[in-house]
Amino acid sequence: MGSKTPEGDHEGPNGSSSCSTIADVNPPKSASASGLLPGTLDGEGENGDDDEDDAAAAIKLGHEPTNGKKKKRKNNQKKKSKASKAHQAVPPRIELDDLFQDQCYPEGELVQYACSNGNLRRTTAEELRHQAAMEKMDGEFLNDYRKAAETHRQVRHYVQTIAKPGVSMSTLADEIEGGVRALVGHQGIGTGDALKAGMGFPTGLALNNVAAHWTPNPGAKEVILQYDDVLKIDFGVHVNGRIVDSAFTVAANPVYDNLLAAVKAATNAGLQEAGIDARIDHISERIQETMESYEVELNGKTIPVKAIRGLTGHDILRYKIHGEKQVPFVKTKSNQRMEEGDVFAIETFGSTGRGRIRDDVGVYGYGRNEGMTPSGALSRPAKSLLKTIDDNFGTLVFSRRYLEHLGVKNYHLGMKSLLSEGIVDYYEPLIDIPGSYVAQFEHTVLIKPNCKEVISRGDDY
Ligand SMILES: [Co+2]
Repeated sequence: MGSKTPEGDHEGPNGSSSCSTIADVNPPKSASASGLLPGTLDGEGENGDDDEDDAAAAIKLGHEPTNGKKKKRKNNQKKKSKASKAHQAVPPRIELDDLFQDQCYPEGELVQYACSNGNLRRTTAEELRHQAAMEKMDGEFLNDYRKAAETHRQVRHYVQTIAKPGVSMSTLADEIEGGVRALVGHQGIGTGDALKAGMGFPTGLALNNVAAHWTPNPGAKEVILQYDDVLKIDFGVHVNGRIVDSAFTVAANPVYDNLLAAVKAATNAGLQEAGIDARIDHISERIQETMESYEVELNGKTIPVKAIRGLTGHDILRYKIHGEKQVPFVKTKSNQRMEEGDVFAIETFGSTGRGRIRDDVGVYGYGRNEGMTPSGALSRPAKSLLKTIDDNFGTLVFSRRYLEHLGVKNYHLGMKSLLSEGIVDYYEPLIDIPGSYVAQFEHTVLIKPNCKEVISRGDDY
């Protein structure tokens, strides 16, 4: 799920490009936000051997990082994910705890940092940060993240087989949400169950010039996927608040192949640059360079692929899809850096249009505005809706579909007053100009002390 830049960073009224600048310094980390958990240090399994045994990999301790060489894990991973999918049903509905009896879930793609000798020279502040990161990213944290990622892979694997011309958006959303809830073993119906594990944010199904933040709302007109459509499928899975945010694009017509290739390459360039102390402005520059080296031929016209401004990648906190850091897809002034212990959604959007977005009419989802407590003046329906939101979503962004899944009815009036009081925020669809096509790819990466783990990596993207 893309993070929208603050209003000031949007396109100016005269269409001029307001140079986007994000916060100059790294925001302070609160212990609660970073979800510090007590625990023992866990091996990262970073030495890249062909160990098929996840349980064994999970208990290795204290490896020295290998010297900056990228490992060939592709084959290894393929074998693993095939093995783990072997008993999954079609459509996927078998709980992962039943497929992985030891409850050790496959690791993502482990990538050594380009320069990994920083361990030798740490200042005291760095040392403290390092310790905090080691403790935060312990076994439970990693296993929750890996379970969420494996759920994402298995569900999208099936969804890719049905995301073909003729399918409806609500069928896709039903399959994604039904699959995720079954695999994590939480249907999200009993009070508070959706907070244990389930959907991380509203299922994004954005077509063509809709860049992001569109979901099929209950009661709205059905939308059917067409041969000439470009569809971004962006969904999140959380386990104990550890959110995996990952997205891909499907297009039946091969004329869009280069657009998809541009965006996939741009996202991979961003992932490649990610690391401890990586400067975010450098990452943005690399993403833009990669993206804009591609062109697409549509109706006999050659169109350069533009990196979209106004949307960004972002860090992810526990139960909070958008943290305080943003990773733009265009060169942007910023002194922000990635830090060990961070979790980032690296996503990019490329467009055949203007590469700028504006809000469209409609609602994608809602999210609790943490800072706002209700005044006494709330109506009874608003109060009861707020309790439902706090009990079942907390700070997770949710859709009307998720409210109705809980059995909540007639929430429109209550929602209206929560919105006007600023207690709940809403998200609108974000669009480029009509007739343009936007693609997206996104992965979640853990900036671990000894290596980065592209947790959502699969053999598809
Ligand atoms: Co995202």
